[in-house]
Amino acid sequence: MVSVSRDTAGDASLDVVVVGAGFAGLYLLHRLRSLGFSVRVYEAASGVGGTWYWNRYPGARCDVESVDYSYSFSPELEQEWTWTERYAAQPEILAYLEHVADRFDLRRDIQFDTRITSCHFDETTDRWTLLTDGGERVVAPYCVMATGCLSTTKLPRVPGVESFAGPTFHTGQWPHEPVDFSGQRVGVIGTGSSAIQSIPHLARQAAQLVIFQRTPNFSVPAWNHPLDPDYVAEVKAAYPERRELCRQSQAGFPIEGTPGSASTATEEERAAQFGAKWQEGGLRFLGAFGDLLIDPAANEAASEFLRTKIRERVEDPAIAALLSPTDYPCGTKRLCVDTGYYETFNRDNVTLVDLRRSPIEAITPTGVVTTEATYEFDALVFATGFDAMTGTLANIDIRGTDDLPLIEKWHDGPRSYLGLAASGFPNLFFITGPGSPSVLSNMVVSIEQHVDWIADCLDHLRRTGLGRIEATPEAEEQWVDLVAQLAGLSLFEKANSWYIGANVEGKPRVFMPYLGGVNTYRAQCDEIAANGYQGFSLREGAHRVEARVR
Ligand code: NA7
Repeated sequence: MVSVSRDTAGDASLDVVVVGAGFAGLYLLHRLRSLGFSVRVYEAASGVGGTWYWNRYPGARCDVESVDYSYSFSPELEQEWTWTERYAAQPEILAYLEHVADRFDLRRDIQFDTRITSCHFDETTDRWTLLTDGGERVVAPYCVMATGCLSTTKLPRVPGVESFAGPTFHTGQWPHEPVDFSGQRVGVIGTGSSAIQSIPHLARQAAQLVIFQRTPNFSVPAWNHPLDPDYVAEVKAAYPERRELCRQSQAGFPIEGTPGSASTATEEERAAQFGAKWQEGGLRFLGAFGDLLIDPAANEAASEFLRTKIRERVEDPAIAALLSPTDYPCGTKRLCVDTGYYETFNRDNVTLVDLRRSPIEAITPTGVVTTEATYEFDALVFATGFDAMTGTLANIDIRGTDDLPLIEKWHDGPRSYLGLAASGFPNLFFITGPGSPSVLSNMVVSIEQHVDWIADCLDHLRRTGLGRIEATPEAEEQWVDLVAQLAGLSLFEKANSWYIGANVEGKPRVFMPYLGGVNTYRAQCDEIAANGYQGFSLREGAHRVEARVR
């Protein structure tokens, strides 16, 4: 166990403090510990898992296939763990992460039930001082935010939102014990990914389910199924090649070759390709052609194909029309992956309320009032999403050199170099931060890449006797420009998505993920490191991190 002295500035026992024990924090702890750094992870939850600790709503699943939504760093782990479904459900993913924590003996360096409230850089010592909600003070030269991209939940901003007298649930903070909605009148606000996964389950239980939709989403069937043992054996036998394909792909999936262009394909070719990708299911649909997220006409063809499928799945044409997005290109809000979502609207106990026609006026102790009607409920489910990518960082009082708050630096949108670091914030790293491929990629692939890059960087600093690394303002500026240029070349700015901060009132409208692809991005990060950390200024720190044998 790393000893962390309380209220002792300059405690030299800790090299790196990590915030968060999800996929990112767990691997980072393992990697840094193997390199002989002393590391301590602080985690607000009572257990490991991050996203998969909190999002326990019925139907919660990954939307990247399980065999690829898993760590690649340990061949032994890859071989011993067997996924049971194409898209694992939340309990299985959480069990996997708990297994990882036990297998690599990680828990002894994780402090649970502890939220970091502030994180200040001291220029005289080149160290970060973090405060916990329990009043503990932690000091370390390096700090890594492994805080996740979707971890700060959001409630709708409507009058009386806290006033409902019955039980309320947010999908991102679901209770640990099963919730029984049998015989109840249940309202669901929101129709994003979490709603689309949970609604079919809720509809099977509740007496009545009323769904309040502001914006319809595009969704593709998961065609989820138990995994055939022969398939799993095949994947396991070829894991090294499969992982490499993921690393060298655009979005972190094991896809070979480059997709063609929808704009040069004939109508028949397009229909055949969309049909084939639909049959494959899930996010693969967006890989049907390489220009779907760039060319408006290509995208419209895909969007119309998806709308046709909605019309086929929903019996009432008026409800099908309400469920069909028409005012943004498919894929520019997260494409959802469902099991029986649209068919749920064919049930007698399910009602869809169009909030564009009749917005919510208030939530009252008994239900929801729109401009047209009053709905009474026994329970309310908020599937209203997250303050994505920056919300959790904004909730920590992070201050860099000259006492500059990160929230102030990012007032007009997040500014980072590579999504990994920010100028004015030496020795601070973000995992899958804004400005990196992050949420537009297989998160586990991107997390591993960032963890490895940061670990190698800290090792380099230690070996070369350096103790301070900071992104230069010039490199940051260029990177921010590049991220914006790539976004401008795409269709993403046409949607009011959480990628662009549109779901949070007052948040600057800036597209946050890097769109150049995980392959290109990895090559850039590697080249920057190989060239002596180009775009960073490195120098001796006022502290020294020694190699330790652990
Ligand atoms: P999302 O995708 O942000 O969805 C939130 C939903 O809640 C979305 O339909 C919103 O409509 C709706 N919402 C939010 N605020 C309101 C108000 N005030 N009134 C009515 N409706 C509202 O979050 P999820 O949890 O579903 O998914 C997050 C990610 O997790 C997902 O993309 C996957 O990557 C996994 P809007 O579209 O803003 O009009």
